[in-house]
Amino acid sequence: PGDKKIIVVFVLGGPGSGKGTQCTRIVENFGFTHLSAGDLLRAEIKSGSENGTMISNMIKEGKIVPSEVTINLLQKAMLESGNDKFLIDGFPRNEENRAAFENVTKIEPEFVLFFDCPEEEMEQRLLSRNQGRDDDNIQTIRKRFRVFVESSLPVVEYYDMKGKVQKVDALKPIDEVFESVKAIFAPLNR
Ligand code: UP5
Ligand code: MG
Repeated sequence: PGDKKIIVVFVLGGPGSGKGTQCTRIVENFGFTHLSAGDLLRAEIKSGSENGTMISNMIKEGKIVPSEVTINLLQKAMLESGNDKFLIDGFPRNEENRAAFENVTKIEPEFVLFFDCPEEEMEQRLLSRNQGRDDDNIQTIRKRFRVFVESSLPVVEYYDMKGKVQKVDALKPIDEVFESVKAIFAPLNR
């Protein structure tokens, strides 16, 4: 124990592209632990932590929480899971997130799973999700899209230059998207 290689896959894509939905399927089929950075931040707000108010305000504005906060939560969750295979969903969201994660953990992703979806479709999905998320209103959604294009897509481009991006058409129905996802993960099991 302790010397086994940790496998990390970053799962990226715009707000509402289906990251969480597909991660649930991947967990069921390939034995990964799913860590959604957004879910961890929302849990941190609920726990009443001293960072809660700051995190909550940033999420309502669609802004990116300082990386030390997010990385701490991710590292804690990785340790607590006891697993060595992780889907890190919705992180890294900007260049600083990416560099800080590499520096702190010394982990490089196995690959980046990128869900490519048009904004009109993502907007419809978010507006009809109805799970009471504070950021699923049209004003915040517009801000999330802007931050995604300006800050998060450059991270995808960075990994694309390194030949590490596996791009999936996320506009298709959930089952069809998962067929594409399965084909990407199947070779890992050999
Ligand atoms: N749905 C899914 N797939 C579908 C399909 N193929 N066809 C039709 N419908 C489909 O899906 C969204 C909705 O669409 C659901 O109703 C689903 O049934 C349906 P979901 O799987 O939830 O999409 P996902 O990509 O996970 O959308 P999410 O809203 O979670 O993405 P975000 O990236 O916006 O949210 P996240 O939780 O990652 O981050 C929220 C905020 O936290 C950020 O804006 C930011 O402020 C903060 N944050 C940070 O600061 N740092 C971080 O590292 C992470 C988050
Ligand atoms: Mg999600």
